[in-house]
Amino acid sequence: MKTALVTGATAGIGAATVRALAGAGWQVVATGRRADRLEALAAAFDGRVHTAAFDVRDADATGAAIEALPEGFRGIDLLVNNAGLALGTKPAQESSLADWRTMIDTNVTALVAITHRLLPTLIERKGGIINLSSVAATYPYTGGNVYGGTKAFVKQFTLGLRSDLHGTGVRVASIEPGMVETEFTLVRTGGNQQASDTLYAGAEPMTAEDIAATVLWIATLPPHLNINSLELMPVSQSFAGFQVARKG
Ligand code: NDP
Ligand code: 8X3
Repeated sequence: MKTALVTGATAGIGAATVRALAGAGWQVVATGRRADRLEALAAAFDGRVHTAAFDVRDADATGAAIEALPEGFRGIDLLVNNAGLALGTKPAQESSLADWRTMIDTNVTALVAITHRLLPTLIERKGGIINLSSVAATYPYTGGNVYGGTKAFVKQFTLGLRSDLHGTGVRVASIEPGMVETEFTLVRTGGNQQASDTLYAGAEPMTAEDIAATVLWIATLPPHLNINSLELMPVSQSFAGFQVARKG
């Protein structure tokens, strides 16, 4: 039986990914800060889902949690780097530096640290890494500033890992979704439920389950296939043009 470790499994895409993988027969280590949510998620899977509550920004806590994994869950075959967030929708000049640091610490520094820690196991097991990037990695939009920058890092780091892991048999993929209805917008707006509801209203956004099914598909492709980068959007979403600031 294969074992996956999913970060950010207390909500949205991460929780749906745990359900998809465990439902398909995988063992899963479900992680996030909210232990009660992890316990509730694991309860449905009869011992197949192990929970570990820690803040990914805390390298010591992350390391201790991985060291403390029970014997049957120590051999990680798949790392799903999903924990992440956007904070704020304002242009750079009106944004908070503290919010920028939180996004970099979570989306970049923590992702790199847990990847580094698990690489020896993943190489030994010819495993895989699936990173949650975003369309914001590729298409800039006002208010996306540092969030987009962190996701561009994730996309490019994925490609760099592919190059470095050449010949090891380890697969690495970047998934770049557009609009997915989760708690993402609630977090981004500091808990503004109305703003979140308004964004998704009538838009037929993608669901967390859509992305989880994509993770499962990538993870279960024949071992000679690697998805480098996969961009998805709901049909309702597409591209806007450049903007021009005119004189006068
Ligand atoms: P949610 O807000 O629903 O879930 C985010 C998850 O990340 C939660 O489980 C949260 O757990 C976890 N997380 C955040 N900060 C930390 C931390 N410091 N330590 C541990 N866990 C943390 O958002 P989504 O499911 O939408 O987002 C998942 C990923 O998908 C993110 O990387 C996001 O950038 C990306 N994405 C989302 C899109 C969308 O439109 N929703 C589109 C493209 C990409 P807890 O708070 O319990 O710690
Ligand atoms: C989330 C998608 O468009 O809000 O990564 O940046 S978007």
